[in-house]
Amino acid sequence: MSPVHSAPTDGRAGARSRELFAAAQRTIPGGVNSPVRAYKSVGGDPPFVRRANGPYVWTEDDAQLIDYVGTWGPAILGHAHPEVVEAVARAARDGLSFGAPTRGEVEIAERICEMVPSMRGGMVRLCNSGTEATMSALRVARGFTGREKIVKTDGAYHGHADMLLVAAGSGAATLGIPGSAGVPKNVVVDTLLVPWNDIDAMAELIARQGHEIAAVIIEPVVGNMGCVPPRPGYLERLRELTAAAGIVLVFDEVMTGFRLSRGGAQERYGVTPDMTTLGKIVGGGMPVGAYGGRRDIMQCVAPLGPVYQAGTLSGNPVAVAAGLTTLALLDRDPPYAELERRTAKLCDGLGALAARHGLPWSGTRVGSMLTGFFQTGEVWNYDDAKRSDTAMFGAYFREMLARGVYLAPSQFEAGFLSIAHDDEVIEQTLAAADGAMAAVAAAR
Ligand code: KE4
Repeated sequence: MSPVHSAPTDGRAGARSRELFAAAQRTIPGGVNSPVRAYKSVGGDPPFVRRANGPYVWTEDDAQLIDYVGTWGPAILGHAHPEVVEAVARAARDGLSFGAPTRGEVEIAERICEMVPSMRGGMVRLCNSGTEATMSALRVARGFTGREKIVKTDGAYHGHADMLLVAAGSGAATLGIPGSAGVPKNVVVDTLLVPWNDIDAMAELIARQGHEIAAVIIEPVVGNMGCVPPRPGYLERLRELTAAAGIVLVFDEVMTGFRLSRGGAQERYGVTPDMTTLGKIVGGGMPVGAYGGRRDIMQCVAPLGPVYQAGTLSGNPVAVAAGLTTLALLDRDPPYAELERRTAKLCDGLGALAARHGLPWSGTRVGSMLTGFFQTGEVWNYDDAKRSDTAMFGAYFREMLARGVYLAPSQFEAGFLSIAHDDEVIEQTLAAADGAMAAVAAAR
């Protein structure tokens, strides 16, 4: 249910946001609790958000913005959906966390295992974030196979666990090098990199080292270099290669899960991995992560098996209430066809405007995830994505914010629609983009 529409207003950080940002920087590194929120790559100070509802956020300076960050994916139903908020309030009134098994955990586990193809007949474990989910899934894959190497693709982001913070490499598989200070070399020595969408490089690596590889983890549709879909046939071939080599195939669907279809990317593309990691939508905006898959693999997880993984707040009743209600609403009234239509309308409209204003723009879209790369080429991997004009993106970002549209503050992030982004909101967005692109073109 969207709030009553009103015209979006100038989202540039006003006095209150600037004051809060100055204060925040005194006690929080960079003034934020997650780096991308600091606007380093787009310039300016971040507006501080006071509340959100439907497709909108309101800032501390009373600006109303059309939100395409969607708290980085969870808000597929729009912000503050009344049934989700009520479920959270009801659960909270009975206590916030018990550290004991609860009915809700059984219900959400059964629903997840029914919705996610790789978990049907299998098992799932809840945790508190996507990072925990991927870190744990890879530990389980290593415990299950007895092998130590893992493979990720460059430009993919799977959270900030040491072994996955590997600089985006390029070319054929290379030994990972720490992508962050503080990550010891011996932690990433077993993390191998291949370019996204290069199935020959993957096949060559598996032919050479497959017997040492515990798992291949991918974002089946990459969101973390901007939205970059798999090439036709890539997922199917990867499934064949990993199965033949006894490698655990992990789809990191933290972003795509329950977004690209009821069963995520794996259902949309018809390719079933051995394990899946989840986050974002599975918690409906509250801290929930999950990993699961084949029963024989998940039987390695303590207390059933020897692979240890734990969490004080894992499966807590308040977060589970948000996630369970969100999944139930997605099941009750599947929004996917309508999300597809609306996102296509937005993406096509943006492309037409970029052409009209003579701007280099290459749009990618899968379901309700989209990115406009400021370049003319097709984007199929991280090297392609990095060819984008990030300064032009920054200018466009600031012009859109000034016109009341709140985009992800990086060229290398995906935008998200919610079912609350109706046609009127999309028309408002396109009107803002017309002005923003005109301003960017005039400044060239
Ligand atoms: P969290 O630990 O942030 O819940 O999830 C990590 C993660 C894992 N896998 C995928 C595919 C992800 O996209 C993420 C987190 N996504 C980023 C946005 N690109 C979170 C935003 C942020 O870091 O502030």
